[in-house]
Amino acid sequence: MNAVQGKWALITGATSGFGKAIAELLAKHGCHLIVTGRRAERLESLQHILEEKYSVRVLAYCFDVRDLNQCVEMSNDLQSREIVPDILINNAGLASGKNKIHEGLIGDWEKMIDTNIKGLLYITRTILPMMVARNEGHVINIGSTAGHVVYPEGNVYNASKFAVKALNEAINLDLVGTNIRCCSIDPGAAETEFSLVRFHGDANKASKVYEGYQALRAEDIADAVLYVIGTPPHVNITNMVIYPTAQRNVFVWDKKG
Ligand code: NDP
Ligand code: 8X3
Repeated sequence: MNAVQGKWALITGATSGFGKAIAELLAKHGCHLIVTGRRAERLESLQHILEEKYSVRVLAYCFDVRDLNQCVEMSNDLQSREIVPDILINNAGLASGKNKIHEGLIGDWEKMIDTNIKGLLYITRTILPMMVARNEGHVINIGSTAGHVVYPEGNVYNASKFAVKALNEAINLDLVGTNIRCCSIDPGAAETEFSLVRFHGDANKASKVYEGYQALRAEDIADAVLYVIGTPPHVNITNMVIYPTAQRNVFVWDKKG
């Protein structure tokens, strides 16, 4: 028996990158899943693959975390099924654009603020009360090294991840006296669809971000999540910062070529 077997984990943004890798690893360890994302086909395919491969239950909810009503609907549906997530992984998020602030696109800013901050809040507000009522649970927020240090043209993305860092600390403070733990896992550069999304589908620009060094893989972050969840109940890792070995902070890199 391992730490997640037979438990329920809710993972937002499970259609690619970290969320998908976390879903796969937790399912492999016998954890039942609630997976979300906006791309229905990918979500359904993930649901079927994981159910068949690992014989776990997988519930899929296709919606946009920026829509409070849909977050509430998912939470209500879980309650009607008497399912309380043991683990909540606030992962859905994105960078949109990389520009100087005076040249930034308002639409990009709204996407990042509404997804990375408000979406995380909506999900937390609708799910955490169930954990508090049971006095049990683990919240993992996927932050970023971009939430520790601001870099040029990162402006609003940086601000949104600084907010995740602040909210992670706030959740921890507000949960004092409960058994619920809360950790922000903050990766540096990881090769997922992140840069493709950031550069609005420009695959050439996106692939350049990962040239000349070994970036983190989505599976590395999944390993970290499993480790944090697997610690004994009296251990609360509140923050884990993970860089690729070739990147020592947001400015210092060892890139070949
Ligand atoms: P991906 O683009 O591969 O995955 C992002 C996931 O978030 C997708 O499943 C996407 O699903 C989901 N998502 C995005 N917007 C919404 C929305 N409005 N509603 C619901 N789901 C949404 O990127 P990553 O896996 O890299 O990113 C995951 C998290 O990790 C993000 O919060 C990101 O900021 C953070 N991060 C990434 C790093 C990196 O270098 N890759 C480093 C540090 C942090 P769909 O499109 O189907 O809705
Ligand atoms: C993603 C890492 O450095 O591209 O959060 O902002 S970075």
